Amino acid sequence: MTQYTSTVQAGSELFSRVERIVSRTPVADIHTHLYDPGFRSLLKWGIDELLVYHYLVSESFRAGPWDYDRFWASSTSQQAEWIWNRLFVAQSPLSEAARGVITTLNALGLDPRAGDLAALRQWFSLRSSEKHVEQVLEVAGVESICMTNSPFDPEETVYWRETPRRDPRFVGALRIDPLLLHWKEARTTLKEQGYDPGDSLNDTAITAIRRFLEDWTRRIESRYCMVSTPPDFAFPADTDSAWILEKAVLPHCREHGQAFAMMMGVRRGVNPQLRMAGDGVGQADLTALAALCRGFPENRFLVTCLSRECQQELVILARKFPNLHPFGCWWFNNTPQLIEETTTLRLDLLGTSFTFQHSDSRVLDQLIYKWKHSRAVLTQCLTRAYTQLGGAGWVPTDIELERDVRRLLGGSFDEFLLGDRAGRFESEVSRAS
Ligand code: FIX
Ligand code: ZN
Repeated sequence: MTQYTSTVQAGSELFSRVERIVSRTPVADIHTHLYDPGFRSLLKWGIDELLVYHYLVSESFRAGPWDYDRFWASSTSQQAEWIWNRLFVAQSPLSEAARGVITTLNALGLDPRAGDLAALRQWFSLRSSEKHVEQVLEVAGVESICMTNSPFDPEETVYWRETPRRDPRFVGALRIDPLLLHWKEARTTLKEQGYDPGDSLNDTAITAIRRFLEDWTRRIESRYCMVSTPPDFAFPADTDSAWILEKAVLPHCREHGQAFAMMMGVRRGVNPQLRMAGDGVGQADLTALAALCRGFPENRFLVTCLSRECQQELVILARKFPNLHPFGCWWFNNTPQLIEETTTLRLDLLGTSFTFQHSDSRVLDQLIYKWKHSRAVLTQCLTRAYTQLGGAGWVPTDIELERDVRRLLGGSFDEFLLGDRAGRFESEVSRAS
């Protein structure tokens, strides 16, 4: 009995230490859809944007009769009101995305129960975007944010042509889905931008694609190059996608020190009527990933998978290939239960050599809830892992805890991008001896 009590006390003391360190360690958010404030209206924030998040759009259609056309014909504020009434008034906001709105409002000092939507709107309308950015980053404990920068998005390229003043906390990441998934459309864009690839996929096309990639990588000061792939993505394969990847994208990444990020297993447009909310999931074929890691040891691959079924295979591949770095609990995995399961699996099999989470925020304020909820799960996972380690006879110091948490919240990612494994090994050995 005495022994049981002391274990529980030791457990709660450990929990408090881990919680304190996890909550105060700043996060590098390695994948979002947020924009540098210099991109003005592209940076979304405020209550209406929170409510029309595509996660909530799909949930709201389940909460009563639906009429897609009427919904899409409505203004953002009408859509927000409709979602508020369905998900927050007519029922309790129990889902992860709905709870997220509540967490966010409370953390900003607002009481979602006290006022109506009009009062919340009034509060946001009195804020300046500059002040709001500062407050949200502070409350969320986020120090840097990777954007998703697409040279194929005309709304975004307008801003790049103006050379916007950059906020160094918002980091570029080059997104190239059309290039790898819809070559015919991508070819038109390349041509319009002055990189004529010609009519067939040959050396001329490769030269044009590489110039396009180089120029955009420089322009946005990209940290990595990224694509999201469908479940049937294959490599090697006799497809435009495999050819462009091998001949243009991977050489570009090697030459310009860019990791290649793959978000695997999204089935786009399962219900097109829901627009962006209509994407689904499928099990990705990770033999393609294994072939890439094996065939291109000089390339570095950052990977997250959308289906739960892929998580173990991804972790095991990462044990086999040091040029593979798993990251985040993406989208439908971003729920407490699945974050806990995935993170425990990764800690058990990879230690701290992965990136615990990315937020995928599309609205600035979401940084608050996504990181608050994820930090709570990380605290539980780490407390359990350190308790087990304590049972084996190793009690971590605060300095060790801080180091490990820093790695999970962005440090491992930085090390992976630097990629100087051999150099580090030698210097670590000489430091130790
Ligand atoms: O491909 C992606 O980057 C996805 O994250 C998005 O397409 C998706 O809409 C999303 O917001 C998921 O969280
Ligand atoms: Zn995303």
